[in-house]
Amino acid sequence: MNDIKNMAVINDLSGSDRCSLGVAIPIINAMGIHCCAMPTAILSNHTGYDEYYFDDYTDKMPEFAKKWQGMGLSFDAIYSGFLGSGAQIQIVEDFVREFAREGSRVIVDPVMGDNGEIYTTYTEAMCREMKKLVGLADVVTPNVTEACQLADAEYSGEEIEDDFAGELCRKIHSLGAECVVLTGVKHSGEISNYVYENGLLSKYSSKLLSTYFAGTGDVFSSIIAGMVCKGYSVSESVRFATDYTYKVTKYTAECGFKWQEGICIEKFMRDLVEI
Ligand code: PXL
Repeated sequence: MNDIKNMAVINDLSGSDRCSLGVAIPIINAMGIHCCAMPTAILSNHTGYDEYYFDDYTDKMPEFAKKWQGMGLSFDAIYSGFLGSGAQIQIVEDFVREFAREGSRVIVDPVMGDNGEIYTTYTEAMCREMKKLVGLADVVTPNVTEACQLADAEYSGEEIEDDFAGELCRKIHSLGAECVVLTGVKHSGEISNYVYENGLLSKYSSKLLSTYFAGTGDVFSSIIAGMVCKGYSVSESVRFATDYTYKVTKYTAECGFKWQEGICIEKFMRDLVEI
């Protein structure tokens, strides 16, 4: 017997990039968790570049599930990210019902858009389906764009007041998600992440940097997933992830990386090993 926990991570692999499985696997491994990856799509690089190769995995995901079922696998945590079709969202719902066991934690990052724009791959039907998946989650980590979509609220920028943040969280909680982590709220020179749990709203902030890097949300959510899997509270996880993301983003900006290149987690793995 050992005390190593395991996590199924359902996300795309954008081969050259620090996003999706490219950051989830190393982050979760560094935290001492066995990571089992189910790709939703394999891309040469993420969709923030002008050109990319995209291989959809919708038909292959149930094959992975079948084999994993045959191997008798179940998971301490299940964490989903970028999903490429309505069918994939349903596959993840089935996956959660099949592979979660007593006490398993389900973390859903409802990757649907950013900066007020819903990704072009997302349809109305997928947004409706995502509300159902969110209802199965213990922890859901939308940014402001995704939260407005899930809460049927109008998006009016990333700068929102505490009251509106609370309203968005309560609406998403009413979909069935136990705990809501609203990410990337910008206000008065700070960037804040809210935690809504047991009817209480709390906020964790860092200084707002002027630089944006792709995949930062994936780093943030992967840390939350890993820490929650290890038994940390959501608030403790969000506090750590907020500070870590700030530190790595600041370093990356100082190095002069392009926004598409993501944040340099490889320089900061030790912090994760020590959690
Ligand atoms: O980090 C979000 C994300 C995940 N996966 C793919 C993406 C993006 C953002 O652009 O293109 C394929």
